[in-house]
Amino acid sequence: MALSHESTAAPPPPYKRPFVIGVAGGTASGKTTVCNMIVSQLHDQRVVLVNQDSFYHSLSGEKLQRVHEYNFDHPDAFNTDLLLSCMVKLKQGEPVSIPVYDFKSHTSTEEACKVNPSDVIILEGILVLHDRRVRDLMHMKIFVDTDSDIRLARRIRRDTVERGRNIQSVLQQYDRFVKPSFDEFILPTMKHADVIIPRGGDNNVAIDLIIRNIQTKLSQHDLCKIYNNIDVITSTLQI
Ligand code: UZR
Ligand code: MG
Repeated sequence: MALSHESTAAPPPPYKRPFVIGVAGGTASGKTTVCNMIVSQLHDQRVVLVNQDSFYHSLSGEKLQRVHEYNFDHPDAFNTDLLLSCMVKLKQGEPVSIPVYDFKSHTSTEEACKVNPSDVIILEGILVLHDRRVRDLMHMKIFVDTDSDIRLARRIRRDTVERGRNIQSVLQQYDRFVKPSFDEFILPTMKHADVIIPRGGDNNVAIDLIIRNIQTKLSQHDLCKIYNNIDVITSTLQI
């Protein structure tokens, strides 16, 4: 009985796998701008943006007291296991709760942010191409490559205006951690990228090409889904 019940059960609904894009690059290289440009042009798709910054470890005790000695640009500053499990779930079409990180207190806030499954998942952050397990989830890997003087100028502006720092502390942090970690950990991940975008968000041609490629991939995916359904229908008819 159980066998015949199983054999007549309806096939599971067609499962559409999300397209996963990784966007890496040095601090203030224009990663967020590139991501926003991609999101704004993928009108017909549900797109979700996940930021690696959300997965910073919360600082407490001595680390928080000596925050100026803490390297936020090191791979160990992130909870990569949690990032990985969230990305795996989203890729499987499950909703997830993503922590909300506060740059002023260097801790995650009480509330998390619920993210629903989508057609396209974009993961953005300085070190998203660093861990092989995270890289292996991606269908497209992008590295935004912007000159370091431009990045430093933007970083000073952003950290003083949005993140409550003073210029001197931004420069000290840059000298001590941001630049050395860029050279040691971030720049070497460029070799994993499928596409390198010079000049970040100013490069309309590169962004346009990337968007066209994503649209083509997504429509090929939809075609495969239709063909798979036709297969199911034909084999059902033959039975
Ligand atoms: P983007 N960062 C902070 O300044 N404070 C924090 O509490 C957590 C992170 C910085 C981090 C890195 N480094 O360079 C930057 N420092 O945020 C990454 N120092 O953010 O990719 O948006 O530049
Ligand atoms: Mg950003």
